[in-house]
Amino acid sequence: MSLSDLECEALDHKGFVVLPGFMGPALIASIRARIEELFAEEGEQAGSEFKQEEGSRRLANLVDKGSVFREVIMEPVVLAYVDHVLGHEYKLSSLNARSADPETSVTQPLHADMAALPDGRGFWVCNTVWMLDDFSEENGAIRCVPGSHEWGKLPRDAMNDPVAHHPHEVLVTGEAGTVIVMNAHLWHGGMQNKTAHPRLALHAFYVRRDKPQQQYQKRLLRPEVQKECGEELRWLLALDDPINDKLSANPEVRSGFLK
Ligand SMILES: O=C(O)CCC(=O)C(=O)O
Repeated sequence: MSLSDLECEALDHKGFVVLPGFMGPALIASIRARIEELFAEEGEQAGSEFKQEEGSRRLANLVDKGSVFREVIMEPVVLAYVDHVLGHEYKLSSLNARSADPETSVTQPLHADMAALPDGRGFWVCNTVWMLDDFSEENGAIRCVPGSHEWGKLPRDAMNDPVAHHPHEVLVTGEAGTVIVMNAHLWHGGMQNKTAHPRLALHAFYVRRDKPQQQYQKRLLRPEVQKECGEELRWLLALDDPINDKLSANPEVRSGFLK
């Protein structure tokens, strides 16, 4: 799968690329339906395998919770972008959903996912945001600071107030069905949703294979789900990878990456 020069340029220099019309209406409807079922089933517990967040509803560990999610994380075009950022040796770190509450006062602080800074080998986190609602100026679209993935600093260390407006931030809006591929060292965050409707997205998050998974898939996936996974999916989830077991099974090692 070869990417256009323009897209590579965007990923390399701005730190993100926007893919409009990536999901069709049937896929959007089927993901949304499963997510709504899960919110209803999980109630107050929703998101607790990873985190709960004021001003939004979250779900975690989604690979375990529906075959449609297992299809999403294997999408070959999206994986080609992930490969561009991380190189060939990557794995899924987690699959979560986030629905920004209507009329919330909460704006996320600018952050890099897992508080990750590039290391001697380069970039090691890449996130993909699947818009399941339109992202508008009013309903809590994501803001990003282009180029910040190369600054080698975290917003919480470089800014007095990471919730505040950054002079170089841009808002990434788009119609439902759009996917954003983001070098997750990029400074970014969800904005306040000022509308009367929730704003839903799926986050398929990938990490280089020499780092821990945010959610240790081998422990979280039920045996019956693991049994159904083919070779490619097992590789992506690192189900048969003793190095990943060492990296991701130990909560103390992992907690350093979860901030
Ligand atoms: O608005 C979104 O869905 C992205 C939120 C985000 O960056 C995060 O939860 O880390």
